[in-house]
Amino acid sequence: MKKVVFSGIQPTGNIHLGNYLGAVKNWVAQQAEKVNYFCIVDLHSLTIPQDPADLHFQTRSLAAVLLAAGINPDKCTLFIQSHVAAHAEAAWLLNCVTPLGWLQRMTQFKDKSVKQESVLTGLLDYPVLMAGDILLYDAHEVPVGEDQKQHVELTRDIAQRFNSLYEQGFFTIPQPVIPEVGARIMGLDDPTVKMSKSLAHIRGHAVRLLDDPDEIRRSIKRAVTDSGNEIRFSEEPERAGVNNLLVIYKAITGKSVAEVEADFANARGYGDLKTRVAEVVVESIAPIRQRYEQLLKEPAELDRLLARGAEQARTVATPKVDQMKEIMGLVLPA
Ligand code: ATP
Ligand code: LTN
Repeated sequence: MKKVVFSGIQPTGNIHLGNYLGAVKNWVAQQAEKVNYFCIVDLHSLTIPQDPADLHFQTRSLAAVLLAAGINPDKCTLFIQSHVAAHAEAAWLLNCVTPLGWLQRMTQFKDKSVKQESVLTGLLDYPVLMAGDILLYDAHEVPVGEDQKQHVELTRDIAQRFNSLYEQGFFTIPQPVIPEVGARIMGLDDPTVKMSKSLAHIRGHAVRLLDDPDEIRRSIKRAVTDSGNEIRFSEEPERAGVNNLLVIYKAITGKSVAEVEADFANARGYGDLKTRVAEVVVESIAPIRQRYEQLLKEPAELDRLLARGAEQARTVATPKVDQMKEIMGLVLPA
């Protein structure tokens, strides 16, 4: 039996190298071997205030970027979360088995809520919606970056609680799958914070997948490093900038630590390092932008693919949510 994989990404704009190396690249790499569901989680993005026109554009644009990055709709189910009503329904049902305290201790909630003037209920409830996404498909694996590990662990707790309250074995207990390299790419302007979509509008913070090659080179050239000149991997906080550039290089080339350090053994300082890192980044990302532009010229085809994806997702998610309702004691319509 093939393993089932589920993952999601928010249409909050400016998809960046962290999203690509931490998640999307790995979705693409294993799509032939498994049964894959990749979801554009538009309902999740509403947990932080969004401009409606912007959200509308970003959702379709993200679908085009994912296809351009290699997601193959013949091998995966790519769909928009709000097209499959079972997701919002499952979130409500799971809300009613999830203790409030479990949500209040989520680090992403704590980080994001301090940045908001008024914290929305949806932001607290975000991980329950995510648990529903995963559990509706009985996913075995959830490929995500490091920051989402806690949410997948919470999903396991919610599934176990549901199973023990209602029916052992009802939900498959999922595993987070975190890449060995690239799980936490740091900001180029500040290597102490994770590269993030919500900061990607700041000049020099991120390499955005849709940047042109010159912009990519400029952002990497400007990356914060340190006053030394030694090019090697390091856990020391003051060397985080150089380490981040080496991690990016390693994740893209697939080379070992020793091979990467050997590549830079004769480099003349950080200038050389930045030039070489920029080269491999441009080489791997430039084709995505070209394909993206092509796809945006065919909006009807994009809509057709997304409609097909939602249809496929519904065939799994709708019966599962109906079973949830039934075992919880709700009366299904006759
Ligand atoms: P936001 O800043 O709006 O919260 P985000 O950049 O965290 O957005 P998401 O859509 O929440 O992006 O995440 C999509 C996927 O990318 C997730 O699997 C997440 O773990 C991964 N990811 C996000 N940022 C990074 C990063 N800096 N390094 C590696 N993986 C990342
Ligand atoms: N919270 C995730 C996005 C997400 C997700 C999911 C990831 C929503 N539902 C289900 C994996 C599985 C994030 O990346 N911020």
